[in-house]
Amino acid sequence: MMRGQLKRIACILMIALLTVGCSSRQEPQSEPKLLLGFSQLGSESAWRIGNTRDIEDQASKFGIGLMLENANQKQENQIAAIRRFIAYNVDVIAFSPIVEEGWDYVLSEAESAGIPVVLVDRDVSGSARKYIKCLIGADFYKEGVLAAEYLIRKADSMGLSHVNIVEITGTENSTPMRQRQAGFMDTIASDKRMTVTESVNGDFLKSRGAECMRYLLDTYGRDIDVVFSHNDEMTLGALPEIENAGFVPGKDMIIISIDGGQEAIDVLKEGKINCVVECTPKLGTELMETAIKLKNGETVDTEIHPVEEVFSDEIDVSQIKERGY
Ligand code: GZL
Repeated sequence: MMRGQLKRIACILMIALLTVGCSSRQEPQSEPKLLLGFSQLGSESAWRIGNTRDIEDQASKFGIGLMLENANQKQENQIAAIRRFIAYNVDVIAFSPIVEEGWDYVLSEAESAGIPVVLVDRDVSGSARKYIKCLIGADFYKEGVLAAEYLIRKADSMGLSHVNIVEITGTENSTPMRQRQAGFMDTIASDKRMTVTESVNGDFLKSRGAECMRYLLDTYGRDIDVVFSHNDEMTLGALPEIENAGFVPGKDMIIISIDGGQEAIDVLKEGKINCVVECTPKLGTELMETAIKLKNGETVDTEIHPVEEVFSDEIDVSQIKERGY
């Protein structure tokens, strides 16, 4: 059967899937420019939900047929989704890998099928990288550096001679967890005031952020000077635990977070968080532009990093605009 017929069948199948509730998105009114299969890793945070919404909105805007599957935090679901995209013979596959390892086989299958693959948000480890056309996402190492640079300035302004830091990390072996930690640790390494007392894994989840903070407070209590949390969700889970323990977040403990969602920015404005490093989830435009170029056989950038800023108690936080996620 010709490739073109296959694609028409795939579009019909996809529209059928969409109408039976596989996805909530409307299809473009005219024939889609191309068929994009996207495996989203889950719905663990406001960031992730904002990322999904942006990709859906931009697919509609660009007239691109989108098969979006949510893997509910399971790598095996992402691998199965990619295999379904290959079977439907989509024009482009994109996914946000929940962890960096374990993708070589399925990506080699996509390559054998002649379907280009784009990474959104997170990366895959070295050996699998050869199958990737483009990575669209934040410079997580820089986010860790920005967080540490803020802390160094804050310690200077407070005249601190010693700074005990606890770290609540994101999903183990994920790109943001590995690189935010590396950027932060490398930046404080030469500052003799800084001590990282313990790092615990909060898996980017609010509930786990609360659990981690309870453990850290029980273990170190008032010896904690700084909480460095890899995402807002875990930070927002940790804050009530700090208050329940009798401490004032933002005053008794310096709170540093990453993502920049509306809820965390509102808490920053209340003074309970000291610094939020932005990590924009709005990657949909770059994804659609890249998919169209790949469909047209054009060359694409191997990496696209959005420009991101730092929101902290060093600026007039009342001027921070609505975040949209
Ligand atoms: C970062 C993204 C992370 C966010 C978390 O780009 O991978 O995953 O920081 C999300 O909120 O869970």
